[in-house]
Amino acid sequence: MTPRPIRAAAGLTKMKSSRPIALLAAVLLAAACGGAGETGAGPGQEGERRQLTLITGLKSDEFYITMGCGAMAEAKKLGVDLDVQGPEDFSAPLQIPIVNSVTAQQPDAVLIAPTDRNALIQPMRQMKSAGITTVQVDTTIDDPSIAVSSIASNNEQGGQVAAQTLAELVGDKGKVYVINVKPGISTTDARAEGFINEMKKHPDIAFVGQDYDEDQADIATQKVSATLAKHPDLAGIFATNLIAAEGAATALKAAGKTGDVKLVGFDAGPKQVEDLRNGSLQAVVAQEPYAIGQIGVQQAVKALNGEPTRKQIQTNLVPITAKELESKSRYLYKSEC
Ligand code: T6T
Repeated sequence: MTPRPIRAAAGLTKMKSSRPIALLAAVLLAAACGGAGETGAGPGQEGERRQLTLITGLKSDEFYITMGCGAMAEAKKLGVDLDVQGPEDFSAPLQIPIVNSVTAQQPDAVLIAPTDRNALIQPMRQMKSAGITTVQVDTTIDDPSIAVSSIASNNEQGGQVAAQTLAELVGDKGKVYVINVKPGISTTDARAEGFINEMKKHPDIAFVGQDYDEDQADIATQKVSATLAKHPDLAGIFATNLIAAEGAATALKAAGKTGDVKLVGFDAGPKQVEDLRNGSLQAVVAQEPYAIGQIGVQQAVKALNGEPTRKQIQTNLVPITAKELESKSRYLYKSEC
């Protein structure tokens, strides 16, 4: 599906010509208050609504759609405007032009899930230099000086939980493999690291390696199929995100190994729910994208109001098996708000 850009509430369009005056007012106010990061008047003052933009990692990904729903609901509650944009693929070359064009539009604040920890540093520095308050949601870049707040799961711990879950499913022995996204993504790198480190504590489990799928389900299917052919005795697979899990489930089905090779995924999109129900997936580690979006907007608005923000905020991770789909239904992702 191709969701439309989401706007939380219609508001007065900020007049671009007022920005230097607003900036000057903000600087004077910050100077008068003597506080770092104080960015000026709160929403509603001067008759203008705050303009926020959420730049996701991928438009059609239910993790980010759910994050957009949370951000939109919070924006409505706080009386600020929010629009949501995202690339067609999870790719820095596609995300960077979006970042640059948002910078040129000069919203008050941007919530961003950077698709690469290095490639997005420069565009995000430019965004900060343009006076735009920046909050990171989900992924991060390797420059902690830009965002006033970063909201994410503890991804390393998530990988560890996935490893413990898979170890139990395979009876603590045999070969395990990771299907990952791309090197350079802060979240999925950390999940794989957490998984591999945890597996070192399991002497009868052999980690046979990992492949990358470029965030494409068909590439994940190809890579997992090749691994199944190379290791016919493979016991388990960890798929580090929603799309990797989808591709891995397809490969297991094609090889007639569904349920024999245990599959633990990350994320709880509609396809993962279906695959948990039909036995293609044994467990997932779900995140809280809705809360990440809500908190992201809260932190951005606090920063704009000159209130203290929290540099890092961790949201919950919840392992879910087929049996727990009803009791943990609040953690399942949405495909629309
Ligand atoms: O797992 C999420 C997100 O946390 C990650 O950074 C990228 O992939 C997802 O969006 C799921 O596809």
